[in-house]
Amino acid sequence: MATRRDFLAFSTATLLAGRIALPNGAGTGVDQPENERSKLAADFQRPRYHLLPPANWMNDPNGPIFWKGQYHMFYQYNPHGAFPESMHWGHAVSSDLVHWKHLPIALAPTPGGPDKDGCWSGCAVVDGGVPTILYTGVFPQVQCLARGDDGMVTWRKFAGNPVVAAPPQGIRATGFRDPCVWREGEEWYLAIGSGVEGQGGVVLLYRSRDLIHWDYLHFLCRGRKDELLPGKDPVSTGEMWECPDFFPLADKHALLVSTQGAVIYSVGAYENHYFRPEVQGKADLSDSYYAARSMLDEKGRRILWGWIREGRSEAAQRAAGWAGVMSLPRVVSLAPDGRLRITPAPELETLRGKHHHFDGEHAHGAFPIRGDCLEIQAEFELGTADLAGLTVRSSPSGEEHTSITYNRTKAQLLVEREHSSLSPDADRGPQGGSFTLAESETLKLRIFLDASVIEIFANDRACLTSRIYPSRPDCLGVGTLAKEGTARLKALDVWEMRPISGDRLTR
Ligand code: DQQ
Repeated sequence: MATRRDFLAFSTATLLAGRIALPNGAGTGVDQPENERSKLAADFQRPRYHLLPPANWMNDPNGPIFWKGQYHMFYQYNPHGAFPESMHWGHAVSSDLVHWKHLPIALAPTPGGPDKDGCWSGCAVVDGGVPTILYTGVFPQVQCLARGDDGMVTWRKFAGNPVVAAPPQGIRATGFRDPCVWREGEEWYLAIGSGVEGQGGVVLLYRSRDLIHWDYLHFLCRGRKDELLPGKDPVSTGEMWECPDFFPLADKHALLVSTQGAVIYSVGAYENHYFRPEVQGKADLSDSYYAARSMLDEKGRRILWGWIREGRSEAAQRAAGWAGVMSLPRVVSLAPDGRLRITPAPELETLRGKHHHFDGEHAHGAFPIRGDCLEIQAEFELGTADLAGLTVRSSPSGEEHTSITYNRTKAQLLVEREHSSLSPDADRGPQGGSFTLAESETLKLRIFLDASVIEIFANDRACLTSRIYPSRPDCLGVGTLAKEGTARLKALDVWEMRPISGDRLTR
């Protein structure tokens, strides 16, 4: 076991060396002038009940962990602006999974160190009572370790970093990053995201007794480049698997990997330290959701987080002064058919404010509800319609609107963004993928709308995340639609959602 002396203090001086000032002890790395803060707090594209940093760039969730009654979330963060450079680990904490408080930056690159060019993604575990982070230092990609204090606020890097200096010999690795660690008996196991050039994504498996000395074992799991997921979704599993997340689930194990396109899950058997996928699918139907990682909480729930990326130009992101949002917490369980069931955490219901209910008499068209910060639950009988669903963020005269629909012929769940925004900076392409309703099944949509973010859960078996940027703040209309026939709306429930902070989390 390494001693305290083996760790480099991660101090305010380190931060200042990186030209980052700690504002009033808040430590989020942003010395944000009041006018900048007011601009962000008033930005109507900025979510109000999703976690995001006070400003600047964020991407992957890192090391989500439940510790001493609190949910800790770390994330890839650039304190220098709304662009992906100089990765740090931002940090936020919550006691209810819903309301978040920003904490000081947990990890920053150390000049001259193995993470001089960035502290990339990783995980957090507790080792004999000591919070411990394993993360990827760049460049080259190596695995590093840091120990935290009891409150997980201050972190000291291991002086002997890196703890894993290179991929195993003899493998033409496409990458070597994003450690995921778990314990089995007296030993620690480490999964690292990688791939073999020309062959496909792999997860490398290592073993250790002290988290510092690691022995390479073998591939925990491997894919084949150009292999398509079974089923209708033509998705390649790619040549590089990022952010592996591996955990037991009921009597199976689950592995999530991010394929530089989608987050793919496998449920299967874990025997003799090999994982054999039996059922596979997409954790989310869109590429707006990426780099997913999970935590186990005190209730024994497996809670999944993902990075919701932007869907607008880099120039628009820089001009806005922020980019990237953390998904809402999603609870993962095993469905009776062996697939993953991914549903919104029940705690989100505590954000519900004013409730509006409509029954089937109101079939189609606009509803007397307005809002850009809503939870919507709708159930449709498809009837003769080929396509049915909802419109959201509609402008008063309809030139901007977004539709969320099920298309029976295509067997797809879709967000159509062609008319979501008049701004040339916003992405317009549809998002979605394979989703099939049984002949007699109703369409059950649960939609979380939060300014530019949409998270959709369909019939407890598909998730779809999207980003939209209506140009007008009065794009607040909600309606239903059906095409090529008639559908019946059985019920529509809408809740106005309460913000989790008074200033869109800019402090
Ligand atoms: N993002 C991190 C990498 C990871 C990628 C860098 C996935 O560690 O592979 O910010 O989005």
